Amino acid sequence: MKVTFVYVASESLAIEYLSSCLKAAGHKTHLSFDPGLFDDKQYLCTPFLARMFDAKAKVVDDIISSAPDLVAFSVGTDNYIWALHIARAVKERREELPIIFGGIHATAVPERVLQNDGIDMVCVGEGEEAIVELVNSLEKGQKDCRIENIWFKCNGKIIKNPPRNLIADLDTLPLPDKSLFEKHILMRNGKYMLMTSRGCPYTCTYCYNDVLKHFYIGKGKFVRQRTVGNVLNELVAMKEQYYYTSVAFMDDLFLVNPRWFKEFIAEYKKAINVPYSCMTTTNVIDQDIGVLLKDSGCTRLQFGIQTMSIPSRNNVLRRSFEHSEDIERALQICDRLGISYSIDHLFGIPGEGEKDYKLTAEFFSLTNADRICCYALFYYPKTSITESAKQKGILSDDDIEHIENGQGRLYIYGSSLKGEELELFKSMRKFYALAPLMPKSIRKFVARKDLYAYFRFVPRWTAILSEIIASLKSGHPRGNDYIKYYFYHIARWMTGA
Ligand code: B12
Ligand code: SF4
Repeated sequence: MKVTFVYVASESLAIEYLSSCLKAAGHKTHLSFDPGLFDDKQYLCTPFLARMFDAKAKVVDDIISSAPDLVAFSVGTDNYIWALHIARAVKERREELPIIFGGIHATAVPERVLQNDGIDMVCVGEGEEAIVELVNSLEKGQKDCRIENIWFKCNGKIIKNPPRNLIADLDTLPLPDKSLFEKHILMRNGKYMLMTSRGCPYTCTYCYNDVLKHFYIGKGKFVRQRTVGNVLNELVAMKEQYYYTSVAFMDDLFLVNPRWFKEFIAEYKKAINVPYSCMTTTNVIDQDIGVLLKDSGCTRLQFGIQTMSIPSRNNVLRRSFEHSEDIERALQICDRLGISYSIDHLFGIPGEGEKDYKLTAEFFSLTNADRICCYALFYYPKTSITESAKQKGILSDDDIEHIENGQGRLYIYGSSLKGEELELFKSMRKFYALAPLMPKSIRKFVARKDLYAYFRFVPRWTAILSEIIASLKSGHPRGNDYIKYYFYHIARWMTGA
């Protein structure tokens, strides 16, 4: 059997794992990829350019010409509308072709996803075992509608199968099938992306882990870690194949288990020894860990600090595991040891006002972060923050409907912000984008004197350019990779490749 996966704008570890499991079971896979130029939900979102480079029709042609037995989409809330558009276009041409949606958005609102005409099945939760069982059953010519984790649409009714246990031993998974993305992502001599764990011990109210944890109650240990040997096998094998020059650990919390980290990093240094980046919280960073990070080649940490307001952090975001002292200590250690870091900042947290924005800006603008990513809080489906905003009347039923249908406003440009608050957000976002290139004294002056509003006169392109320059200046491969990706795909577009 042949499964065609469909994806947009970036590499997907989910698809890579599903593909390798299907191949191990004797099936074939293909990827129909949309570069998503200027609509990638990252820096360069520009509607008129996005229309010019729109590749959806080409993707539909590619899906059809790949002659699949099943078409499989991996959907988050941000690419859900795009996926629906393509799924419908495929159904118009090949009505009998089965279509399955899986991923974070499908897991959060499976019933709503299945209400769409073009979609036959939804995978709720982890997909490796479920998709193999499904394709095996399709091969036998008799769709088995009792597969755990999969919801089916059968004669107008929805069959909701229960969740299966979480994959307890991640080492049992085959290595991710990177070959699918090779010609789209430029992996050779570039960045290598992987995960060494699944899950996170915390339950921040805006995060998807909060949704997943409830879904998986009684279904096994939520935080799971691959063994050191298993991760190293992957890195060694893929180094021979891709000659990667940096590694990006995409774990929710790479330092979730300091003992594992210490053991791993000693081996990593011996066997791999290329610069790497990872995401973590500040509470786990002390001097010893800092030195280990530096010595083993960590060039960049990503901290999701979000706000410096203590009530927001503790009561609204449920991040009481991280204290202001942890944040200050971790950043000082990074500065002392010369490890670059970026900070994520959520703007528009319910209950916050100008006083909180100022408090956060004064702190963030005085750090040496190479990037301060200022996002408007986006209410993702079924997260605790969304549910409580609904109860408090911050979000109406219509808003919830929009969010669950993937029609909420983009996280960068607005989410639920309106009026003056939206204007302030846009100005502050520009300020944060320019901050890493401004002398500290000027940043401090702007933050202390509340001068952000003036940044509304800065053209948006200047801020985007500044983010890219800051990223290149910090030497972090992310900026380089991003620019290479655009040149490569624009060149392919121009030559019709
Ligand atoms: C790596 C990552 C990225 C990478 C790569 C994105 C990617 N597509 O993989 C980058 C840096 C590009 C990125 C960017 C963004 N990301 Co991101 N990212 C992640 C992260 C940390 C890991 C994703 C991952 O690889 N997981 C490992 C795989 C194996 O697990 P999985 O995706 O859950 O897939 C399993 C099942 O869901 C299922 N499944 C998935 N797809 C399918 C399909 C089928 C057919 C089937 C049967 C099953 C199935 O099977 C898989 C294997 O078990 C997640 C957090 C997380 N832990 O998931 C956030 C996460 C996905 N990101 C998120 C967000 C918001 C973003 C951004 C919008 C902004 C930001 N904060 O950076 C951007 C824009 C992305 C875009 N273009 O749309 C949110 C999405 C929330 C939502 N409801 O959609 C998440 C969940 C984090 C969070 N805050 O909660 N991200
Ligand atoms: S620490 Fe990060 S990954 Fe873990 S629940 Fe909070 S936001 Fe999500």
